[in-house]
Amino acid sequence: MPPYTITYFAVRGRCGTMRIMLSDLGQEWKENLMNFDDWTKGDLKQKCVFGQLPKFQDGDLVLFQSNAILRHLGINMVRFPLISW
Ligand SMILES: N[C@@H](CCC(=O)N[C@@H](CS)C(=O)NCC(=O)O)C(=O)O
Repeated sequence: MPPYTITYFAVRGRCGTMRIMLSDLGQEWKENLMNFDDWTKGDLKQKCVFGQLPKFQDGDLVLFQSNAILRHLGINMVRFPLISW
């Protein structure tokens, strides 16, 4: 069972880069695809920080915001150094 789960809509959108990154790194992940009808019911939306997707789970760690997710993958999997701006 892969530790990663992406919850998003069935489009590339804001998850295209993270899917490519995971794939390039030889990782497997689970996709939890939301359809518009389920999303508009609002159950998941209410639980999402800022009320939006993507949601990314790495084990018990839950992240929102695509750039934060990419940063997490970069730091933890590619070992990009932390850069002070
Ligand atoms: N700044 C956020 C933007 C997220 C975002 O715009 N999500 C859209 C889909 S791309 C969404 O959840 N739309 C549904 C809604 O707002 O109800 C990120 O980069 O993750």
